[in-house]
Amino acid sequence: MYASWTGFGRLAGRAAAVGGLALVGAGCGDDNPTQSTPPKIDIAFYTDRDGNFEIYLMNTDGTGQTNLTNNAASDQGPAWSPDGSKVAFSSDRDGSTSEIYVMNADGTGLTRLTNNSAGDYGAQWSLDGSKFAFVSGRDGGNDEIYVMNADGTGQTRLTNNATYDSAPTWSPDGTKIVYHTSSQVYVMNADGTGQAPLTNSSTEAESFDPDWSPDGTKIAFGSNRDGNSEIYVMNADGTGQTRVTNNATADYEPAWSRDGSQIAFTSQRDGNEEIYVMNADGTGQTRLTNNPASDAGPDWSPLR
Ligand SMILES: [Ca+2]
Ligand SMILES: [Ca+2]
Ligand SMILES: [Ca+2]
Ligand SMILES: [Ca+2]
Repeated sequence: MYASWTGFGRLAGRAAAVGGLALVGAGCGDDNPTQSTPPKIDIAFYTDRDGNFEIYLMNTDGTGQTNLTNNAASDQGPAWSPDGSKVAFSSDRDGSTSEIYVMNADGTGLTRLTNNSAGDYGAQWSLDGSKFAFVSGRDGGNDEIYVMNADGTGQTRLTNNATYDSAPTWSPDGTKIVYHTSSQVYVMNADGTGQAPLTNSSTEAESFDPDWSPDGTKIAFGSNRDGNSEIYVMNADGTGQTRVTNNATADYEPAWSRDGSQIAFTSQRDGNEEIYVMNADGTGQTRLTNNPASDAGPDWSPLR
């Protein structure tokens, strides 16, 4: 949940916010795609419509909702590899805390990348596919931002402070990481130096869920500065902060399409968490999921 950065961040908040069991949606169909499936773009997300959180894919018009995971654990936070061949996610399937995993885009080839007694989650690939930024509580007390190589080696802490750090995302050129800390959106160099706020730290409002546009010029984020959570877009230097959603319920988790023309996001405007898409200027807001369960954390694949 967008307002749950005390404790375990979004994972714990979302796990605690689950409503009733949902009827099985379109996800368990057997529409066996053939070898000649044409190139397409998928939106990955996670949903508890089957009783606990699973990673799902759907087409960008909301059709073809299909689960990639199927187990009793909580599988959350999908992130596409830049080449569209793999999906990273977090799961507590091997114990009481979440670890970061990678699977092929058809759900096969599961590989665990982290292994410790604290929660690890929020993995995001660098655009060259060589590294992850992620969140871990392994060093005690509160969550910090880490990086590792794409095979899980070289796990290195970037932040070290008394507050919870979360939601890291790379700049397209790989030189910077934007993230959430101290109730604001911050940016730092990819080696952890130069940590600085992009949103105003002097207000009571919180800004969160940053996502860098594919051309590097803009950052989308969520903020409750106008009374409830809305999606905003700003220039990458923090100037020009502009609201692109406007309604009485919570809108958060913006995710740019790979061509930069659209933003997917999570909203509660229709009574529970659903995935929506809109043009990057906020026009054309369209719901893609529609069920009483939680649907959240959208991430666009490239054309694949
Ligand atoms: Ca599961
Ligand atoms: Ca911290
Ligand atoms: Ca709103
Ligand atoms: Ca829903």
